[in-house]
Amino acid sequence: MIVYMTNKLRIGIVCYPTYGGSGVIATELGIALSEEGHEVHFISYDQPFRLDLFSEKIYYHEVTVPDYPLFEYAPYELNLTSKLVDVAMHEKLNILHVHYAIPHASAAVNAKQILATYGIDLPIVTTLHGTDITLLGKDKSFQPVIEYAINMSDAVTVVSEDLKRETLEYFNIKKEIQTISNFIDMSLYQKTVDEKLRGNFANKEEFIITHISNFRKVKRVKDVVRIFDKVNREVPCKLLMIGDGPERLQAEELCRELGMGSRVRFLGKIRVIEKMLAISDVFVLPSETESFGLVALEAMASETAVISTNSGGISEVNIEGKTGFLSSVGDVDKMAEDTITLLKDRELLKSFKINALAHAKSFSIQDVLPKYNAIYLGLCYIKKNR
Ligand code: GMT
Repeated sequence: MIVYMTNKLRIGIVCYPTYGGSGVIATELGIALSEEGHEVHFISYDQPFRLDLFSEKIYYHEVTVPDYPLFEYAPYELNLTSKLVDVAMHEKLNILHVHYAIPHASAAVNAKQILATYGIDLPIVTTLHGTDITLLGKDKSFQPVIEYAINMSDAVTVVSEDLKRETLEYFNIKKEIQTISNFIDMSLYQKTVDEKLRGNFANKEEFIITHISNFRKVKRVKDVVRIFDKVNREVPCKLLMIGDGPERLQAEELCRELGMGSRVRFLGKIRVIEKMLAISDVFVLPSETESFGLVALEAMASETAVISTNSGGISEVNIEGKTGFLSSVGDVDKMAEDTITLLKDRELLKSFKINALAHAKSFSIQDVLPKYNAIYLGLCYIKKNR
């Protein structure tokens, strides 16, 4: 077997480029690894949305899917697999770290087997992010492939304890699964309020409530609107809806039905959310399920209190009665009452904001990076000594 072993590693990272937490984590991990001297190769069908910083250590390889009339469904996974083989061989990758099981982990396992026929041993690290287990994983049409891809990966990580529990419950897992919590680069987050920006959305007497997501069904964006409607009857406030997705239109229609007018602003996909979070008082995340809720952590890093559901791993991030309040999925009344309680008591709100920031610091990227480094180096060491 050919073993590519250097002091600093050449790491391939596969992720979704779209608006979502797994892409954010993959991108920020890659950037941080490159700053440590590793060479990082991002592989995706589009440039990851937060990857706007290039350095001599960062590369981007695009997967193209040829348009062929025979295919009713283009086989993206095969094009990805071929690209992984190509990048691994030509860039002499030491490690391939894939984020999300479908199709990334299964393509990586395939690529690994193809590379073995050329005498190349490429260790695969798979990080499971949530919906690949909690939604797709429950779907029988994906289940065997996901299970196989997890078991054939050389190392598997999950982003929360809750996701580990769910993975072990739904699948017959023979691999050790390590929890490495999602993380945050605290230096990116601002605690100072840009008063001019804030003034664009609310006056001094009004509070700002914010929601950010990809507006998929699982995010329950109409609950955000209903919560705001109740809060707004008691406390003057504005709602900022950031992001876009399939449920946006319905949420906008609900705002019209409830006569909310200019009290709610749909701002679309904003790439730099830190400034918007810094002007927010409360962040609302009423998701049906959330393996972690990275966006809640981003809000907390911006010193914003969080009102959320208690589903999945959110309670590992938002601490009941300390950084925010948690409720059962769909309990709009309680989430509205909790928000009102916070907004009516400025001292309480201030203390929650301070706690949120303090708790966010415990998810700092500096603490997480060594854990991934240890996995990569461990696998390279095993390989070298095989
Ligand atoms: O939540 C989404 O729709 C996006 C999804 C993704 O794959 O980007 O997010 C998942 O991964 C994030 C990063 O690990 C987690 O913070 C989110 O909680 C998780 N989403 C769900 O579990 C619904």
